[in-house]
Amino acid sequence: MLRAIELWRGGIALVSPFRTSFGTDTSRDLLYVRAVGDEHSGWGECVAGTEPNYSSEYLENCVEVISRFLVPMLCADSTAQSFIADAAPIRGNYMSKATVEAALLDLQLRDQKISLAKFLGANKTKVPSGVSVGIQNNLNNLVRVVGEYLAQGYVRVKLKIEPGSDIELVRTVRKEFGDEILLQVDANAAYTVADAKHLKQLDAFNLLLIEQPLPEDDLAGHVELARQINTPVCLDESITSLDTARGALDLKACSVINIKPGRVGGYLEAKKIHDLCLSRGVPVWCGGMLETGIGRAANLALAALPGFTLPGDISASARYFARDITPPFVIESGHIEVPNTVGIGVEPLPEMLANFKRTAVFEVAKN
Ligand code: NPG
Repeated sequence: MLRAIELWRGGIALVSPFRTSFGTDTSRDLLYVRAVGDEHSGWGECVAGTEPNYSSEYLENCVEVISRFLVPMLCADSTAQSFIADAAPIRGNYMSKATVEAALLDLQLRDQKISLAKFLGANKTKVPSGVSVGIQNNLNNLVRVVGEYLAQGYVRVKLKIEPGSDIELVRTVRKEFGDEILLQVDANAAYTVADAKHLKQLDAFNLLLIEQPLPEDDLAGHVELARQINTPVCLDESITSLDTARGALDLKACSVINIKPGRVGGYLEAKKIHDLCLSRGVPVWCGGMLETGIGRAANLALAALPGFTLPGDISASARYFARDITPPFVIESGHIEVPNTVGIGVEPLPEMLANFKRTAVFEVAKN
């Protein structure tokens, strides 16, 4: 039975600044939802950033939506599944819904004594680990940073790109590290379809994919771009649900999908997108949003599903944090182990949670 929902707020520094085409992060503002049951509690991590620059969602807005609209929909019998059905009238707000859903799922799976990986249908016990490399100040730094990550065992490198900082980066990394490394780029919507000819130069470098080259709403542009370049187009920001995934695939706007549970409203929707892609032979991979151990653990469970045939953005905790909120996830021979104990398999360390503030407690109606 669900007794209460708590909101926990805090912050954590990143070990190095992370620059994308939309901004630079040096730390993460954190919001966790804790679903308190009779015997256990479940945790969900909100992936929204401080500012609405990756998508229209942002952290303070999630606090408001969760507190004002989502929590009042809950009762003692609520499950992740009933919550998602009840929350359907609330438009958008995927990251808010995903946070509440994740906490409920963790709680109910702990009660049922099964792991999230098992519940979702995972068929792997460890997943290959990719790393996302932010835009660097110069090419020397880029080469140094990529070299360090490869030495740590990361099996796939993703370079963040933006206009003025793209083809040269890829050329340099290929030249330095050879044609064998798995390499892809991510533009975070920084181009327009008028850049198709420019982006076609990427075809020379045998990339796994180019991720979200154009604005999220520009599906027609992606269709056009995908016709003009040979590098597979992967969508991230544009895919917010099973329906948008199906539409994008039908239109041939992309041939690969990055699945992020936070961006699509939760793990249940993420699984549906996975199932659709698996049935169509479309490769998927699990994205990342600089999650701490809470979100990272749940993403590992998802990434262990059979359709996740490309390495994802699930790096070791140390890629981002000097000390994670949970016991750290580590990379070993290029892989990270999927938690296999009940629920998401991890909980915040008490000494780390001590730096957080429980900012709200909502008692849940008895039905
Ligand atoms: O390893 O967790 C990670 C981050 C991977 O590059 C990454 N994420 O656009 O996919 C992205 C990007 C991102 C980070 C987006 C933070 C939004 C916020």
